[in-house]
Parts: sequence; structure tokens; C-alpha cells
Amino acid sequence: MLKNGSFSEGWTNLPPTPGFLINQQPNHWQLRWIEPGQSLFGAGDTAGGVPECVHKLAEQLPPDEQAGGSNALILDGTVTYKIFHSGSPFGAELKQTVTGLTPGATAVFTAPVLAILHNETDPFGAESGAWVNGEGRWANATEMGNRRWFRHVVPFTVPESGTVEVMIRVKSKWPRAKDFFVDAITLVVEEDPVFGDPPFKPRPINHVRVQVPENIQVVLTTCLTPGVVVVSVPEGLEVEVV
Ligand SMILES: [Ca+2]
Repeated sequence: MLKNGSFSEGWTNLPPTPGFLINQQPNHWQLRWIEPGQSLFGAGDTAGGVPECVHKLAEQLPPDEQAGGSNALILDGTVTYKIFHSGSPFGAELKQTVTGLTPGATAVFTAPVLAILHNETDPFGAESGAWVNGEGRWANATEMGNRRWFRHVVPFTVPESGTVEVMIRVKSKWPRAKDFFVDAITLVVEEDPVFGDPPFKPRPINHVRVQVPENIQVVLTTCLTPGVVVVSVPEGLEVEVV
């Protein structure tokens, strides 16, 4: 199953970047940022700086920004994850390989992201997105809104391997400040597996199901020939045997 979706399970300090920044890779997640000069996830825009990627603890935040507060930056528990830069275009990604899922099951990956837009007027000045095995999409600043939790929801069917790669990306296009918070990521398996089940389960031999249109009366009689069901219908009515 998905691990450390709430960022409460610790992190590893990554080697300092050229700017002496020490980013925190959450345990069980793979953190990547776009190096300055490189394309922002395939767009024509390029990164200008390395974003700061750190955990924010409840005690570092005022009460209204803690979990349950009116401006909560923590969605659950006492830790949230923050990706930000004060003045360069940037892009960053969190990725995790989730194993042990039931093949064929229907599942939903949910990744809440909160963006602080700092009065950005370009709808594409800030974007975030979520993907499962490459399926997913970006949401732009207009869709996400400012300082509110936007939930990326990716429904999917678990492949036969029982393994999927989930991914969250954020990007900021202009040399202006942007902050992203990520928390309470979940992967929920919704249904029992369908792989391997027979397409049709025969009902018990002593059971016949009859479905008739409205205003049609059903009259039951006993057929004396073993193993035979007699269906008698008014002229013009079709019979479907399922
Ligand atoms: Ca949390």
C-alpha cells in the first residue's frame, strides 16, 4: 500500500545544492526537482532555481495554519510537506512505487495540494498535478485557487502486477514567489478484484428470474415436464433469455 502519505514518517536530508540548500526527501518517496536551465516537465519554460523542499511541523506554524485551523496548511497529523521558491521558476516531483495491491481492483489515488499564489495573475503561473502509471493531469492556478486545498483525484484499475507508480508534480512558471503544500495523500482500493471471476455466475437450478414491462401481468403455472420452462407472451413482445 501507499506509505507515508501524511509525511509523518521522517525524511532523509539530501546533499546540499549549489546554493547550500538541504532538501528533505520524505521516507518512502522519491524527490526530484528540475535543475536550473532544464525544461519544466516538457514545457517550453525552464527552471531558474532549485525549490526548497521541506517538512513543516505544527509547532512551526500559527494555530490557524495547523490541522483543523481556518487556514490549515496541515491536512492531517502534525506534519505537512512544503515545496517553494521566493523568486525563480521551479518544478519538483514526488514519486512512489506502490506494491501489493489486488490485481483488477478499482482504486483511487488522491493527492491534496494547496498553492499560495502570491497575487499571481497568470492562470498557468502555477500548476500541480497527480498521475498513476502516467495517467493523470495538471490543474492550473485558476482551478486550484489560492490558499485552499485542491484534491487531485486519479481513479484507476490495479494492473495484474499489483504495482503502480504514483506521482505528484508542482511547477511555477515565472520568477515570482510560489508555495505549494502537499499532505494527506491516499490510495484507496474500492472494490473486490474482477480478474479471474467467471463472467456469469449461474443461479441455483430452482430459480427462474422473470422481468416484465410495466402493465404486463405475470401468471404462474406449473409445467409438468421436468427441466422445461414454458414462457408464453402476448404477440409482439420479445423474449430475452439471459
Ligand atoms: Ca500530515
